[in-house]
Amino acid sequence: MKKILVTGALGQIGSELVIKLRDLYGADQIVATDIKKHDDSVIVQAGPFELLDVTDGKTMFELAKKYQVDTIIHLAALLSATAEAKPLVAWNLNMGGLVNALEVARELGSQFFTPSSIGAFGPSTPKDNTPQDTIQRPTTMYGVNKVSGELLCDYYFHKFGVDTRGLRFPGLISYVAAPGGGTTDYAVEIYYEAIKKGRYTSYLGKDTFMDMMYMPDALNAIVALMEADASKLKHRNAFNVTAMSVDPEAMAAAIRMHIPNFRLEYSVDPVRQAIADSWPNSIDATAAREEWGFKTDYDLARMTEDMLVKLREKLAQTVSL
Ligand code: AKB
Repeated sequence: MKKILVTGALGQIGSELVIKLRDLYGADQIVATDIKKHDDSVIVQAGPFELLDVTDGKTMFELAKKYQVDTIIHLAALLSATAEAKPLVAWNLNMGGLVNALEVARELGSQFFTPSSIGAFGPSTPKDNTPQDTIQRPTTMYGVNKVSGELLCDYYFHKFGVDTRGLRFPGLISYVAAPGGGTTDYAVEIYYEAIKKGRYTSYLGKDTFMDMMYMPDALNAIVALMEADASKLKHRNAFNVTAMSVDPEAMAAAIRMHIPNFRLEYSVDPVRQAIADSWPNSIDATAAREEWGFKTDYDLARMTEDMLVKLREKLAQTVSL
């Protein structure tokens, strides 16, 4: 990776990935793009930034050509709960954006990354320690998009030789940019509310186990996969990756190690509960470990400690502004 175009650069992953890539490869080498522009954002101020609607393939191609990029990291997409509320919008954005980005990669011979998700699995998938290669019949629009995306990326590799790579991300937890419209978002909200109010009302019920990962581990995984020796990759586009399998009670217990009086209550949202119930409780990341050395630094306890410290600093700054 030398010159990289990132779509959805102001989203949850992009907001941190662009900064990491600029540190690694140089600020001018990373072209951040998003459909919106926040003038005060460090992403916009500290390196090239362009407005881009990913459903506009022509503009995407022109920008990639203008900056002579050799890598495309395509992040722009709607998450699961929003996609379920607006299925057709999700299809058009998630699939239209992806095929445009793949076409640009094909025409320019660029390397390519896009995330898949645990949402690519469905109720008939084995629920525990879900294997890398298994039944994928998701029942959500987001899941349909993710499975189609995995297949499309495989197709562009086999048919056109595009160096496509991807990870099936679990819920990502970060103190920098909030996720929006996901099913796993509770695992971020719980930390904000723990600090602000000492309690949280979960929209997912007790015993709803799903995989999660702290953002620094997710960013390291993207870079490691993109830099991995291509000849070692058997599962290019959809590596299971995970750091922990947790439910709301486990998260609350970890928070109580630092905020002993923290209270967890429940008010279940049937839509997001149904999505979560259709996803695995835990997934198996053996293929990622074996093929390109995937590893994580943060378990639940370590992530919780770091999240609470960093969020307290962030929220204190917001109050003092
Ligand atoms: C979501 O909840 O939609 C995402 C995901 C697991 O893909 N965080």
